[in-house]
Amino acid sequence: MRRIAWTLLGCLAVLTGSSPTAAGQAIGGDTHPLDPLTAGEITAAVTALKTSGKAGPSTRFPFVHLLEPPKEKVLAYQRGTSLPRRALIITYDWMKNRTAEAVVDVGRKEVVSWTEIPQAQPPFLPEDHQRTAEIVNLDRRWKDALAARGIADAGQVQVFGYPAGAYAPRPRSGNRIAVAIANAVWGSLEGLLAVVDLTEGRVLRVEDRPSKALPITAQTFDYERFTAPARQGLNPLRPAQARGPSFEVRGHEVRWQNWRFRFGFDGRVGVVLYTAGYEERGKLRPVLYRGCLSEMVVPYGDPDFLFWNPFDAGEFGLGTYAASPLTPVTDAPENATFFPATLHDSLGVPRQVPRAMALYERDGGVLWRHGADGRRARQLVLSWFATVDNYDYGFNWIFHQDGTLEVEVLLTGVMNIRPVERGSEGREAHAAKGAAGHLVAPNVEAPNHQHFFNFRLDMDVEGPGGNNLVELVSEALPDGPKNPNASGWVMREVPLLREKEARRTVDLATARRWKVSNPGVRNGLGQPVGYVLVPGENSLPFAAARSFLRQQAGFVDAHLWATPYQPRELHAAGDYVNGGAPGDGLPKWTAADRSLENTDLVLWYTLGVTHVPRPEDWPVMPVHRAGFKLVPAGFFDRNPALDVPRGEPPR
Ligand SMILES: [Cu+2]
Repeated sequence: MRRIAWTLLGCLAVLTGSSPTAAGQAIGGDTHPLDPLTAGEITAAVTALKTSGKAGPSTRFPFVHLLEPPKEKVLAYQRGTSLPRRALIITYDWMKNRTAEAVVDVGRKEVVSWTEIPQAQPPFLPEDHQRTAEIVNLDRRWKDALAARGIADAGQVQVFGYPAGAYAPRPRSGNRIAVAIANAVWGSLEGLLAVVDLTEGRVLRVEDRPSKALPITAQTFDYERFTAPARQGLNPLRPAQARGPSFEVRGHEVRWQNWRFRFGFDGRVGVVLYTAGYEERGKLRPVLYRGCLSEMVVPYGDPDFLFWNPFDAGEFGLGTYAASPLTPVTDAPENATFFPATLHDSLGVPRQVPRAMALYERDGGVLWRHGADGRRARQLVLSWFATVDNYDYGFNWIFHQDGTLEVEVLLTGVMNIRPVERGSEGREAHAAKGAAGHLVAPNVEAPNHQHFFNFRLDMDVEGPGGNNLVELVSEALPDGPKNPNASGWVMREVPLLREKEARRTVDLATARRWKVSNPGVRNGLGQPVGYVLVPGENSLPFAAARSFLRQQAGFVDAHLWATPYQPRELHAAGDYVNGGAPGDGLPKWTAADRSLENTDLVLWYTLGVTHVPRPEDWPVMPVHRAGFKLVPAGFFDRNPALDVPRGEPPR
């Protein structure tokens, strides 16, 4: 969801992690192979490309990723040793319209490989906004459309450019295509859009749907006018930890209760969780090798709405939108430890953002209880937020003391809206409109839309191999003599053996969920150890199969996908979503129908939120939370949280 670009121009740059500087928490450590690239490493990588002649004056650097070493080498890594530090750089030469992937050894400052990727378009860059504005301002049709709106000088209008998505010509030309929206600040020029070929420097077409609605003004969004007089304040409720947090951070490794994990930060997908495992009796039991967002898309449901389906990760680089630092107390409680991330701009110049991530403990309610005996839960939260123009997304990894690992997405910010003629609506007005949008303020309508997130979960249940996937199907027993009360039901485990049969959707009728198990390791009851993916709120797409959304974001077709581990299969809609090939990513990979038996499994979970706008979402949305859990199922012999001490420790 996006419309307003004021945050975009100044901050489209890539975030990667850096050494934490949190007071009192970081206690040092060697460079781990999964540590994010430092500012020095980013500079070394970009410099190597320039000095080798691969990068010239018109080369831009949309992404400088850490190229993670092969999994087996990471798992065999011993402190005190080192693995080559490598960067994967996505480059774009805007003069030549050429995209390439470069691998650079940042220690040796050597270009290891250089691969041109035909037809691929990296994410939108600040330069693209400028070019879009320059090109469109010279176009006669654009000027005429502005003149019809009483604007004589095109230079008076602020133009915003975005990836063209569904507006791009088909078949794909391979050129870099943008859409231009005029003075998009709060949709004041509703109904005007131009499709611009940035490679050829010309406007392909102008869509002009004049609206009689009065322009929306900045005053519409001045929500501070709603806040006075403030309600009575609350008495303090302070999560003070006089003795400091209970977690320990070494470099980018975190230890808390029995959980052990590492974290990084990537400009495309934000926080990356690595090597999450649970320590028991001195042995670290792996659960998840790598987990992060892989893609997200926001399809709009109003056919009259001149808009498209922005892919916030692949088309924009969601991690780069963490550029505004987290606000202590508001974004994370006062006991939080903050971590910076290192960004770079499109020229490859690094810069550090303070407080890009937060790590904190919070009260978790009742952990377990029976009568007078019970325990209070504590949760550990690794959190970050992205402000993507108008919308804000928060992402929390939540570690529970009972072995559960939870992902929580927070949706807030300002909805995308359009001006409409009606200032109020009775039953008739709403029905006549078709109910594809809802009035949220006088003359302000928010279109129906959905948010789809896909998370890539590289599962390593008790190790990187030998994992199997089963579907848990609960169903009623047939009525009859063996079920005399007609209330019996069973849970069956149905193996999902190949990729195509592992494309699954949520099903309430069978309480459907999915388990990754490792039959090679048994619990004390002789059962294979496992973790179950438990869905939370979810949705199916309303867009039809032939729609741009379903073609380009095929991952929305199923809630669960599973693939055998491949290190470069990282993004659910493919690496190049901007002007990308239909069906790229999960649909293409899983068409091979590879075996999922006894292998290193990667789960991909699609989380959908159907957003029917409410007046209460205006002018800024209360946070909506949605998520899913990875819950141990036979991973332990009994409730693993029995040993949590009673009560609070003494001060
Ligand atoms: Cu929404």
